[in-house]
Amino acid sequence: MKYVLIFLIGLALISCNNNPQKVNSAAADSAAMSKPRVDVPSFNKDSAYAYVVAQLAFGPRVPGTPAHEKCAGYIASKLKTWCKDVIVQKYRMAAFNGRMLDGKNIIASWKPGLKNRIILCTHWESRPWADHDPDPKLRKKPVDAANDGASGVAVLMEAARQFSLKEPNIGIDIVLFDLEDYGPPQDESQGEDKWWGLGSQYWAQNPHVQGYSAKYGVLLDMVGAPGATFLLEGVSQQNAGDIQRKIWDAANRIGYSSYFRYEKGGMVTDDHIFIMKYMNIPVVDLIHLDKTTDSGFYPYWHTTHDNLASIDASTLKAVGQTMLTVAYEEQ
Ligand code: AHN
Ligand code: ZN
Repeated sequence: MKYVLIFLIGLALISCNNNPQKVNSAAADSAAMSKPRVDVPSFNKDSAYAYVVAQLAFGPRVPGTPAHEKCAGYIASKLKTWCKDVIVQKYRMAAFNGRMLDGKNIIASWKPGLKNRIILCTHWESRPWADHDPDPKLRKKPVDAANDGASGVAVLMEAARQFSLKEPNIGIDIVLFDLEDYGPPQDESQGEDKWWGLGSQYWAQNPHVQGYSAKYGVLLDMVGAPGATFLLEGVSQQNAGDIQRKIWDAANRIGYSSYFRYEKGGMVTDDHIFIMKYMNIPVVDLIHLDKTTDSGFYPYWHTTHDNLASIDASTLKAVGQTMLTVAYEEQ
């Protein structure tokens, strides 16, 4: 009797495992898990990497230098090949040290008439001083800003190229801010936020179109380092938690869980703060945070090591594919 029972249980287990319907539905479930809900184009990481290289070829894009001027021209002219509505917004602002800076925000809009729209943004210029370099002799040198500048621009340039090939359902504004990183060096800082994000402060108070609004925004900051970790930035979590969750869920669903961690990070003063403050639009900061560094940012933040050698096309792909997924799935 005991053996009969064991035999019957064994049979039940085998037949369960061999149930073709069950196997198929499990396969369908996992396919649904890994597949985006709509047809999302494939982000080309080599193309994005090439846009990093092209920006760095100008040298550090420090405000007031020819490299800065030329790179603005390069970015705007590339965007114009993919988008018919490109605006270069010019302004003058005082820096913490009293110097007057000429800034240029570069904006590319798809379906500008639609109210239903999102913002994809980053800053494009380089920090003038590598004030966090481990070597004190190098702290007055400008930063190549491969990661802290060029990486976000490169991802959004490739996204723009994709939008030109297949128009998304919703309106999109790619906004590339100038003068984000001209904040006071560590030893001169009074802990004030207002000297950072000058370009986003200008745009948020003087939008390129009157009465501008959007559903939400995503800010890219340092999105190209190898093995980057995107933690849940604190200000975004407080003010745009549902959107942050949506982005992280999209990234995890399409296979980028090693980058997009469901782990709380610190609060960062970044361009998203000013858009939320002046425009009342929720913005998520997608930023490389690292709890093992003194700064809390990625290890080469504001050092001379933030150069091309510290860029990985796979990270650009993870961020770029996630941005395309969010943009094309948005209703
Ligand atoms: C502050 O250091 C206060 N904010 C950093 C924002 C930033 C600079 N992101 C990139 N570079
Ligand atoms: Zn910076």
